[in-house]
Amino acid sequence: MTDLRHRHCQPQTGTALERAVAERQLREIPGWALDDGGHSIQRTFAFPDYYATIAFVNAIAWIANREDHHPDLEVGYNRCTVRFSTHSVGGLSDNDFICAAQISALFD
Ligand code: H2B
Repeated sequence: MTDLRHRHCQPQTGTALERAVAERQLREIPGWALDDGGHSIQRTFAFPDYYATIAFVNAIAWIANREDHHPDLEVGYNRCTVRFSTHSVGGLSDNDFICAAQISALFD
């Protein structure tokens, strides 16, 4: 399958990914974790200062706009937690893993 980073989000109308499928996809995006219910994935990124943190947030906004898929963000002085789920399926879809991989590529 094409590397997640090079795929693009598609409209999602079906059902959420099964937990076992989500766990398999998770192996392709090191540093990301599944929540207890298996409904979202998240990763916290650390930065030296506020400027670097906000530059990262702006890059995330650019990706979210391009992919039309938007994470929840928790932003602090030197860290940003990014959380993805797909509202339209009530859980996880491929879109979450695609955007997570693109965002990791900004940082890793
Ligand atoms: N973001 C997320 N995280 N989940 C969605 O289901 C979603 C989205 N849907 N961004 C998109 C926008 C949808 O509302 C538009 C119409 O494509």
